[in-house]
Amino acid sequence: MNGNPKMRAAERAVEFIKPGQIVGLGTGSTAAYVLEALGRMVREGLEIRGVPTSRGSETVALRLGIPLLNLNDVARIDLTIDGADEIDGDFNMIKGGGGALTREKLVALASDRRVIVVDSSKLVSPLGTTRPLPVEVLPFSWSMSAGLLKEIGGGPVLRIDGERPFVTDNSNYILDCHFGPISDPPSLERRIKQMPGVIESGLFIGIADTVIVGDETEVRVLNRNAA
Ligand code: A5P
Repeated sequence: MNGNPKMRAAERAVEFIKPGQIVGLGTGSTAAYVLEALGRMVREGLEIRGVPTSRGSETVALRLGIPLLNLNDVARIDLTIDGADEIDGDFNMIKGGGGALTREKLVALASDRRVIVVDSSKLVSPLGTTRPLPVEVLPFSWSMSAGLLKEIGGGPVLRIDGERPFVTDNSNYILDCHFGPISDPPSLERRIKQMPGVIESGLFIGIADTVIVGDETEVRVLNRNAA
């Protein structure tokens, strides 16, 4: 068995995909292993169609020969497989380290089943322990949104790419918020979503159905209902 924890989790996750399904394609280094495995399966004859969560994943999927649809072309997505930056014991997550949080959340919300692939370093308690919380905001009012996030202890930092603000696939900015340990993720999510200029937050509450955790020696499959 391969010793790369992310690849192991990804290769277990693609076993959930059935012929004919519409599959949400995640973003990030773990999801990239999912794309590789899926591309192989498509070349071997599996008929599925993918809905990418970022321009980056779209480019890779096209290169691998995975047929694609837009979210607007589908009524529902059967299954989405994506990574996470942090996940807690209630399956709440922080996502958006790669800046794709808004499309990732929309694709996840349109999906009947959400499978998250991580290595064991992503399991934390509580959220906010190892990573900041990304919040996507309108460039027009980013400073105002930053002020509001600061008022609630977010320690927002505008994400930079080289010498300019990082720009998302939706032409917005990201504020990486340093809340520290997050004691009540659902409540924080509600407060952030009400702020003017906020497009989406990287808190994913009640979205993960199955979490596949790879480490050096094994792959664990955890289900929300059984948690
Ligand atoms: C992309 O914006 C993120 O939400 C990723 O899904 C998340 O950062 C996980 O990425 P890695 O698998 O590269 O850690």
